Amino acid sequence: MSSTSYTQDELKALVGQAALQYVVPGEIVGVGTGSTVNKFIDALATMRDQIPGAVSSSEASTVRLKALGIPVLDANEVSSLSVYIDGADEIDGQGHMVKGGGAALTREKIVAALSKRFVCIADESKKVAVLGKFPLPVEVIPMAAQQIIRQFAALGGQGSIRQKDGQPLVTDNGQYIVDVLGLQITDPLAFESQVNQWPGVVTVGVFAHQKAAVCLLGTPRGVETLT
Ligand code: ABF
Repeated sequence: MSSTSYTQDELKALVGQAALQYVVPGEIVGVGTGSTVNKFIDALATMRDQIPGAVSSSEASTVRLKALGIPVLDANEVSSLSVYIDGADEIDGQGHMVKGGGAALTREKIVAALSKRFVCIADESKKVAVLGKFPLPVEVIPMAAQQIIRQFAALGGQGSIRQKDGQPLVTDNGQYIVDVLGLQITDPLAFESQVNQWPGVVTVGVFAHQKAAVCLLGTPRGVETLT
């Protein structure tokens, strides 16, 4: 296939559009968060008459879905979703991801766990051999933040509390995000399980237990499908 010079924004639009083929007509769809997902939401508006609605992983996506006339249901109203479509900050060759750059990782993991199939949409810059170059987001209970930073230091990571306007960023769930630099996550399943055990960790941004079944990757050659 020949290569074309797409901008990063165009690559996001390409994969957002390509993800429509995974939406099951007549069924509620799980919708993630981020600039790539925003392109998917825009494309989903063309199918709004074919789906009963969406379960969303963030306030920001909920606002966008509703503005386009797509009903948003609470996660507690559904027992299962056929598909969840979301972006990632990093994805490896097995579908393991780092997520949470947008601070919505807890709701993202909840919706992913409700879903039979995770379809990751991303541009090629997100593909890595080993997870960890992107600072790993971890949502934490504020009073545990410094202890969790010390636990990451023992693993060789440098953690810091994410800031916004000079204050700790507060998530949609009222918690903090610790971002951890310097990790090489060679065994994502074991790492996710380990960090999940630490008191005060709400959600670790490694998605290995809820990994992607399919990744639609935007490349200069067009959309590549990794399974
Ligand atoms: C969310 O959006 C994430 O978990 C990830 O942090 C981010 C990716 O955003 P973008 O598509 O804007 O790069 O899905």
